[in-house]
Amino acid sequence: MTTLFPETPEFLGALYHPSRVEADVLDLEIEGTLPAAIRGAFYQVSPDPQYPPMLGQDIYFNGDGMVSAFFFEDSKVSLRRRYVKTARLLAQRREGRSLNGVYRNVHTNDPLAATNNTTANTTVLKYNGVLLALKEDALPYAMDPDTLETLGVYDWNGQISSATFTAHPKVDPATGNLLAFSYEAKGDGSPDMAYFEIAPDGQLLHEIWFQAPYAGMVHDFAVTENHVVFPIIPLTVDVERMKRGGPHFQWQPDLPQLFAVLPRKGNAADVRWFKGPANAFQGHTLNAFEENGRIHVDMPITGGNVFYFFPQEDGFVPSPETLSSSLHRWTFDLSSPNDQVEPHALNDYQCEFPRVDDRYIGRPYEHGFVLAFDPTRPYRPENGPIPFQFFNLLTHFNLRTGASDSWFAGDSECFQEPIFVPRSADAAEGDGYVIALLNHIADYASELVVLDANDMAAGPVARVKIPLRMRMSLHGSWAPAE
Ligand code: V55
Ligand code: FE
Repeated sequence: MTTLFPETPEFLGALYHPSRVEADVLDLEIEGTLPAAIRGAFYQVSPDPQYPPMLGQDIYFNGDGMVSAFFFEDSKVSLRRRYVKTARLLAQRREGRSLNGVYRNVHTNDPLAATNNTTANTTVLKYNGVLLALKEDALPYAMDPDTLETLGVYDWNGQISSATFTAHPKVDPATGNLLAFSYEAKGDGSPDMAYFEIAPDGQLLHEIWFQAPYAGMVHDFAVTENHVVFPIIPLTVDVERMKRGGPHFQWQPDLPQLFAVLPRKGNAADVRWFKGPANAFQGHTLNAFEENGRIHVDMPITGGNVFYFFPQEDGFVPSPETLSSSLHRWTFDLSSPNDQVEPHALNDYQCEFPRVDDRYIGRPYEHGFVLAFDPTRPYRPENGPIPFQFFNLLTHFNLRTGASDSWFAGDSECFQEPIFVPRSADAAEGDGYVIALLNHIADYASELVVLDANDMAAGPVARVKIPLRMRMSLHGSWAPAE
């Protein structure tokens, strides 16, 4: 018998109550006019636990990966949802209960749990004919990009020997190569990292293995034409703590924001380490580029530990209202021996989940799209306390002019990470559409909204209705029709 999910913020309310619904819905209702130029698939994945947690509580990041595909064709949209049929999910279904304990801690699993602990729940990306469901704790799972049938663990035909693979790979717009990395690449707590460059036909072109001074979370990274930058977040791993049943990660307020900078065609001896201020959290990469031997990396930074579920040793976590992530630029000067870096601010408001026009990844650029939070906008108190990952604005940020153009959807609404779809293959940078999930907190419902990137404040040109509950999610991607 499956009992109720716990009544904790991790499982409660419109955003976090598990959905668990696999579905096929043909021709979703659309309010407004969907531009016919939008042809392709928007894939995204949410952590969506099949069963209530074995230990009676759990963190949001530990839910089973549920993939949603919105197929856009001829001004119509259809939705398909399937769980990633991971070994972990299949073992749970066999036993009819959760078998997995603490997040990323196999020492706390039931003996009947699958050996492969991944939930494949952080992003989905179509590459070389398969849809990859990715989580940074293991190799990806491949799915059929049309049927969403799970094909199995994907080790790139045996070419990738790492234990793990990032959930933030990037496609180089010049070559189409997939740029990716691993941390804890030789297993839990190992300081080993690896950089991979894979060709569009799936061939591994180049790999670089190196070691960090300690094992810490490397959630996202940054790429330029010739370099890659790895931000080591001050959340460290201790296998002895895990064996005692403790958390995989622990916040270290005294450690710097550490960065490894590496030439893409280099080797381990070329790695340069840079240190930024301590007690701050490097967020997702907006974009990066290089000019005259200097590498610029743009990302939101939070002054403190945003991951309250990975506290520091004494249990302290900052209260949410003291944490604010705004956009900063790090500049790494490879011609200088100085290994200290200070970020400088690009904007002054809370934002995260940054995206660019994918055709400008790693190149000088002007347009960013972010979720932002304006605490002065109305919020309906009947909706309860402001939930984790709450952003009430969908914003276009122009890095050249500094201007922001935002849409506020209402006092009970929040957004999920947007994607940008160019108006046409040869449209100018940033000329196109912004597509994002919009959560209606009061109604326990979601819509997919489509905005013109040139006029965000005007609100959506189309709202695609979703006739089922979707749980809050992290990331997704756009796959243009071929
Ligand atoms: C993140 C999300 C994860 C994870 C590690 O957003 C980091 C960051 C959904 O799972 O396992
Ligand atoms: Fe992420």
